Amino acid sequence: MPPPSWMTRRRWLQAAALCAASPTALLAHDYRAGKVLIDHPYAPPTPAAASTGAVYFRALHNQGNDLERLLGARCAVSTSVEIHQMTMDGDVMRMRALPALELPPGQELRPRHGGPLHLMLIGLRRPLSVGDRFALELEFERAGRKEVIVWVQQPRADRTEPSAPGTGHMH
Ligand SMILES: [Cu+2]
Repeated sequence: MPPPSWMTRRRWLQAAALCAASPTALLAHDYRAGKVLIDHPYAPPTPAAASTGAVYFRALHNQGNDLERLLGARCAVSTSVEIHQMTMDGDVMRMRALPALELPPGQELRPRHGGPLHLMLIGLRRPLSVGDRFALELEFERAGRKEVIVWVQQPRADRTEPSAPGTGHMH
């Protein structure tokens, strides 16, 4: 027997109230690994034939008193994941793999699109489309392994770091 319409309506109102109580819950997500707040892992969509992709974070905030290091990551959508940093060598943009990403105590890193840091998905097994979500396992020196869900979304132009030349992803 279907529920009476007042019940449906009440449930709907409860759901609406829940959403209103946490308006950001639908727009962002975060995780905690040890003392590190992992704020909103996201990835831009990739072209159909792309063999690489990138993962960014709104922030990685080490709220503890000790140095933490991100040692690496892995996921099912690519054969490997590397920690990359872009640097300018004269006019030439270079990308190098870091052995680890240092997260100094009390500091908040913002490895966002347009900035120099990202996780590189090497050997992408399928293109990333807006709305996709995939699991990514991060490995920290102190906190150990932590699985997060990466949201594939069109990066917003308005919240990039001060834009460097060639803010896209160049290899
Ligand atoms: Cu890269």
